[in-house]
This record gives sequence, structure tokens and C-alpha cells, in this order.
Amino acid sequence: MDESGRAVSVRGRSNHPVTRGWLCAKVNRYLERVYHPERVLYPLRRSGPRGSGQFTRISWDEALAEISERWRQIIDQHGAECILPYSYAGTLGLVQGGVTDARFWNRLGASQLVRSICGYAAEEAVMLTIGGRLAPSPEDVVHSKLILIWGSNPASTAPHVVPFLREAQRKGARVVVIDPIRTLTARSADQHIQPLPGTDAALALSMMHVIVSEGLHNEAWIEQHTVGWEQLRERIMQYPPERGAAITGLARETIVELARAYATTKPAMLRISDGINRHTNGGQTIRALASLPAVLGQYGVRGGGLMYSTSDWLKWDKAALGHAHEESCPPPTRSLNMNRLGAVLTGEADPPVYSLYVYNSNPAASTPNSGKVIEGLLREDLFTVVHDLFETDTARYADIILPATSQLEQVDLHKPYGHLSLQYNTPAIKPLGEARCNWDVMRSLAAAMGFEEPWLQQDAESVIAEVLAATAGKQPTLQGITLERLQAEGSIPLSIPENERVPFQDGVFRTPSQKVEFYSEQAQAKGYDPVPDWVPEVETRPATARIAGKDELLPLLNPAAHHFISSTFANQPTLIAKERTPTLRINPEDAKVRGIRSGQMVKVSNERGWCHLVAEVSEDVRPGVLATTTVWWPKFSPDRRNVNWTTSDRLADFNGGSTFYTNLVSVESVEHNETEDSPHENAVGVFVSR
Ligand SMILES: Nc1nc2c(c(=O)[nH]1)N[C@H]1C(S)=C(S)[C@@H](COP(=O)(O)OP(=O)(O)OC[C@H]3O[C@@H](n4cnc5c(=O)[nH]c(N)nc54)[C@H](O)[C@@H]3O)O[C@H]1N2
Ligand SMILES: Nc1nc2c(c(=O)[nH]1)N[C@H]1C(S)=C(S)[C@@H](COP(=O)(O)OP(=O)(O)OC[C@H]3O[C@@H](n4cnc5c(=O)[nH]c(N)nc54)[C@H](O)[C@@H]3O)O[C@H]1N2
Ligand SMILES: [Mo]
Repeated sequence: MDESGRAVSVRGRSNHPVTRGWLCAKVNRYLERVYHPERVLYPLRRSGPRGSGQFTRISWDEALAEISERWRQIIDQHGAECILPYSYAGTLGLVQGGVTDARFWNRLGASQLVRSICGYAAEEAVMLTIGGRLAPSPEDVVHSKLILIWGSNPASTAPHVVPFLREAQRKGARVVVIDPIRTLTARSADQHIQPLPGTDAALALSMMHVIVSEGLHNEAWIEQHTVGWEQLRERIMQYPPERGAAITGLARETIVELARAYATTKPAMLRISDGINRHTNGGQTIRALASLPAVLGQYGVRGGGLMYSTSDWLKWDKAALGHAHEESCPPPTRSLNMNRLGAVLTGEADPPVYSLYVYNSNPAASTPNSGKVIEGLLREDLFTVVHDLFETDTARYADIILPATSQLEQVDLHKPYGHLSLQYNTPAIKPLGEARCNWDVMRSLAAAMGFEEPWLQQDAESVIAEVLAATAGKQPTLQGITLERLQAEGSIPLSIPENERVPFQDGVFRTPSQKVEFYSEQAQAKGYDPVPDWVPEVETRPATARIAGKDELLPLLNPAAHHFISSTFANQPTLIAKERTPTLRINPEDAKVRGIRSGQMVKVSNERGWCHLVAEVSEDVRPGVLATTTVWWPKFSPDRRNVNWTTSDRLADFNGGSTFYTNLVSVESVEHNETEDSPHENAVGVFVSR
């Protein structure tokens, strides 16, 4: 900070065990975000038609009075569950995320949000199979001899893992990437395997077939630490590598060699993240993948096992977080799935949602089937409040916009999900303009609604102290970690003795049987197949089909862009310039039958909607597979639409998860004058090369 109170630099902590003092491509540009000329600095009220983008400045008192009055009316007429808070990944901190997501809304009796947009199917699959999201910290891959990075793109989405991968490679480890797209991670791997999307469970089961047929499985370990081997084995026998090859589009030999390598190169780490779970068969896919290390007895081995999420090394005390048990809180209300927002707003919810309060989220850009979301946001009888740092596409449809603070302006505590250290966030500068942090707005709204409970009025530090105290007794990983220490040290490793840092090394899993559950009664009780299997995606193109012509529908993968985090950062000119333009990667064969050249505008569409992308004819994808990256702001995209106009709000096989990547589209070339807006320059002026 300089004398005028302006932040002048953002750096990583050099003593952090994983980040080691360097920042990713996005956060490196964090100051541009904080001092972006388009930050919303004052509350605004809509002064033109819905969606027109016309707003007038008002005071916080006016804003709070209007919101509370509208909500009182809605509660009187329809009940509090007609109010829906909508939030997700803006910030994941304890105070500005977790507590903000719970306390005030529990007291109000608003509808609950099923927070399913990201990794819900995978989370449940991992829970059912090994009983908890316990992964080693990324430093541990230096002990691995083989690292399978399966449907995960850490070079872009978790770059701090990469130096450890490099170190492992230097020490002789092989890195194999399994991804339909030649990603940045795939480029630096020792081998890249490109299955067809949504076929990974078949690949895993076929690998197991090879392993079992060749007697490479770990019989003794399986006997001692798993349940349902017999049933899994039966399933495995249905997937000889010929069948696996036919389903995945890979050569039989590729599957056989991969299986042998995985079975004989130990320790072997299997890294997955949430990308691969966003398919209609995502849950069973992750069940199959999480079974692989168990077939070889690789759980509990340093440098081996499954690297998914570290979330369950520490779980906050839920009662302290949300206070749902308090007498003044109405009984729990209905839950609405966030993936279904468009449908919920346009008739699926009964009683209807009459007020939507959005924070930490940009659903008009990031939620599937966005055309439906916009249709909902345009409803005349919907009162929408958006709390954000920017006038996002979502904010454009708001009745009231509230200005939010950045990480530099708010207190918080961050629990890791990729490594094993807690981070305390001390504000570096004062809030800009009249911006307020999420929790402060909750406190203000509580006061405006006449709620006087002290747990709705604590400041952020007291909230943290309360949750730490309530959690400490129950979670040994929090031992010795206090608010004072966090404030003084900034980053503190969880208290895990060195010899316990490898998950499951005591051989005890957190499932009901305390074993790896190949067969899961819990899964069966939920109506799922109790044994992992491959089920074709609901929208799918058969592997054997040859190129059928220009009208054929193709699967469009739409994973994360290197320079954005979902739609966050996607309004910063320097980062947009690096990402260049929303592209469609298409294989030369598919481009040829459609008469598509690189650099040309194409239209992708299906029954849900359409958008325009710029073709990039590329061998990064195999014939029959398309790829784009996300999440572009619609307002900086051709025709104010992004790929989520095509993605589906259908739910995954497990847990109501999202299915962004089960998305068949048709592709056609577009003549310049066919598009509504000029597609060739976006609002920040860096759009598209021609
Ligand atoms: N730069 C950047 N970093 C991010 C984010 C971001 O948007 N940008 N988002 C953050 C968030 S919210 C999340 S959840 C994580 C996500 O982190 P990741 O899971 O690593 O990211 P994704 O890009 O969603 O998906 C990873 C890969 O899965 C592949 N994939 C998709 N479907 C299949 C399939 O059927 N089979 C196989 N084998 N692979 C498949 C995609 O091609 C993609 O390359 O990243 C976080 N970090
Ligand atoms: N097509 C496609 N769509 C996807 C994905 C994909 O792979 N493909 N990935 C999905 C995934 S994994 C996820 S997690 C979701 C994420 O979807 P969202 O949760 O909607 O995340 P963002 O789009 O980044 O929007 C977050 C918003 O929160 C705001 N924000 C940041 N900090 C704060 C704060 O402290 N307070 C308030 N009030 N606001 C804040 C940011 O400015 C931003 O506008 O997107 C999903 N959407
Ligand atoms: Mo996510």
C-alpha cells in the first residue's frame, strides 16, 4: 500500500508450502481487478426496462429499505421460501462464503440452494467409494513413479501442482494425461491419451480387465480392504479391452499398455478434478476411477492413491456456521438445484420464486442453459438483487445492484481443497467507494428485517473465532490453530503429523464398512447402480460412427480457460487479450466437411440455443470432438451469448450434479452479415482476428 492507501502490489507468500511465492496468471493481475474503472462503487436502482442496463445511484439506506420492504411483502403474500439466494464461487471463504450462505437465509426461511454446479456428482462418488475427500497434498507427487492426470488440466486450473509434476518427472516419473483435448497439461506430459468424452468409466473397467486377466491386481489388499470385489469383478469381465476400445475410440493396445503401466509402475498417483464429472454419467465415472487404486492396493501408499480433493481433512462445525438450530429459525425449507435456475424461474418451482438474491455468482454467464436463465430474469414479477464488484450480465437484469468488495478489502479465512494449509485474509486496503463485503450486507439486511440475534450481528473476526472454537474440539487437524495465530502468521498448515499425511495409510476408510466399497449399499439406497459401470451419455455420438456429413451433431467440451476463473477475471482487458477470443477447436476432417476455415465465425447450436465462436481448425481434438473454453462474459461475446446458451440443465446421474460437458451441437459456418451485432469486436475492443 502507498501513502494514499492504494494497494501497489500483490505477491504470493514465499513460505507457503505449495504456492512458494508465485501467483497464477489470473491472480497476478488482481490489482487490475481491484482498480478496474468499471467497478460498481455505489448501490444502484434500475431506472429503465428490465435488462436495459439503465441504473441510477441510490444510498445504502434506500437500497436496504427497498429490499426489506419487497421481501416483507413477498413473505406476507407467498412465504419466505419464495426468496432464493443464489451464490457459488465468487469467493470461497468461511465468512464471505460459508457463513454468508447460511445464517441470514436460515433465519429468513428462504429456499435453500443445492450447490451442485461444480463437483457434486464427483463428491458423492468419492464419498460412496472411499468415504471422504482426503487427498495428499500436491508436494507428494514427487514420490510417484507414474502420474495419471485423468480429466484434469492443472497447468491451467491448478498451476501450483505443476512444479511438483516437473520435479517428479525429473526424478524419472512418467506423466500420462487422459483428456479428449490436447490441453496445456497434455502438451508437457510424457503421453497423452484422447478417449471420446464420457467414456472414461469404460476405459477404467477395461484397464481393470487387463489387470485382472494378467493377474496384476493385489488380491491380498483387495481381500482385506474392500467390499464387493466379486460384483466388481463380474462387471470388469464385461469390459474386455476390445469392448473398451470400441467405446472409447482408443486402440486396444493403448488400453492394454496403459493398464500394464499403471499396474506395474508403483507408486502410481491418479489425479482427477471436477472437470470430468460434468457429464450425465459423471458419478459412475468417478466411482470407476476411484476404484482403480484399490484394485492395485495403491491407497495409503506415499505417492500413490487418488488425488481428488483435500476438503475433508477439516470440516467446519455446521451449527456454528449456520445456526439453523436456533429457535428463531423456521423449519428447513425446500431445496432448489442451482443447475436448474432457468427452469426454476420459469415454472418449475411451486410456489414460484419471486425474489432472487445473487452474490458470489454470475448465473447469466456461468449457469447452464443460460437462455432460460435470461428468460427467468426478464420476468416482470421477479425482484432481483445482485451483489457484485461489476455490472455482470446478471447484474444487468437486476432491480437493485449492490457494490461488493474484493479480497483486498475484506476479512476472511480460507480452507484449502487442493493442499493442506489454512489462509487468513487480512484486508490490505479500505473498501473502495461504498462497497461492502458479503457478510456486512447480511448483517445490514438482518437489521433491516428486524432480526436482532447476536449471531447475525457479529463482525467477521468474531464469526471466525466462533467457528474455530466450535470446530477445534472435533477436528484434530485444527489443533493449536487460533485466530491470533492466523492473524499473525497468515498461512498455517493443518495439524497433521508427518506420518499421517498419506490418507488411509491405516487402511481405514470412512465408508460404513471402513473399506473401499466397490459395491455400495448407500449407492443402491439412492437408486444408483451399486457397482460402477459405464452408461452412455444421454447425448452421445457413437464411437464407431464415421464422419456422417455436415449436419452431424458433435459433442462440445467447454472446460476452463487459462486466464479466467469461471467468468471471474473475464472482464479484464489484459486477460481477455491473452485469451483472445471464444474459439471453437475443430478437427480438420470435421472442418472440411463443413467448409470451415480457421479464423472464421461459426454458429454452434442445438435445441437449447446457439452462440457464435471463432473456428480454430486444430489437431488438438480428434475427429468428432469439439472444444471451446469458458466462461466468457456474454456481453463481451458475439451477439451477447456464450456457450452456455447451448449447455444443458439436465442433472447428472449422482447428486443433482451439472452436465455442462454432455452437449451435442451442430456447427455451421456463418457469413459475416448474418449475425445480429457486429461479432468482430467486443466491448473491450480486443475481439477476433479475421
Ligand atoms: N484457469 C482457471 N483455473 C480454474 C478455473 C477456471 O475457470 N480457470 N476454475 C476453477 C474451478 S471452479 C474448478 S471446478 C477447477 C476445475 O479444474 P479442472 O477439473 O482441471 O478443469 P476443467 O477445465 O473443468 O476440466 C479438466 C479437463 O477435463 C477434461 N474432460 C472433460 N470431459 C472429459 C471426459 O469425458 N473425459 C476425460 N478424460 N476428460 C474430460 C476437459 O477436456 C478438461 O481439459 O478449476 C479451478 N481453477
Ligand atoms: N460452460 C461452462 N460453464 C461453467 C463451467 C464450465 O466448465 N463450462 N464451470 C462451472 C464451474 S466449475 C463453476 S464452479 C461455476 C462458477 O460459477 P459462478 O459461481 O457463477 O462463478 P463466476 O462466473 O466466476 O462468478 C462469480 C461472481 O462473483 C463475483 N464475486 C467475487 N468475489 C465476490 C465477493 O466477495 N462478493 C460478491 N458479492 N461477489 C463476488 C465475481 O465478480 C463474479 O461476477 O461455473 C460453471 N460454469
Ligand atoms: Mo468449479
